[in-house]
Amino acid sequence: MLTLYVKTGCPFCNKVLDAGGELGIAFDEKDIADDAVAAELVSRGGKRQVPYLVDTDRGVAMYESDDIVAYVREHYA
Ligand SMILES: N[C@@H](CCC(=O)N[C@@H](CS)C(=O)NCC(=O)O)C(=O)O
Repeated sequence: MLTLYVKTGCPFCNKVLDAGGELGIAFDEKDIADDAVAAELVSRGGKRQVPYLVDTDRGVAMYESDDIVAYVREHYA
């Protein structure tokens, strides 16, 4: 499963979501507008920054939109 932490209106998040759309990838989106989700993000990744990808199948997690786009292109295109 690919979980993507996002924030509404975040251009870096939209870049990842657009790439996912092009590749036909469905993310389980979690919006940090919800304080509980934001706390979960910080707990998992160590800082409050979106987008943040968690790939449970591969045991991979990462920040940085360009890295996320490159990762999904490499593994899920
Ligand atoms: N270099 C990062 C920039 C990410 C970034 O600046 N994200 C902003 C939202 S657009 C953020 O997480 N801000 C903290 C917050 O909204 O609480 C990337 O490309 O992913």
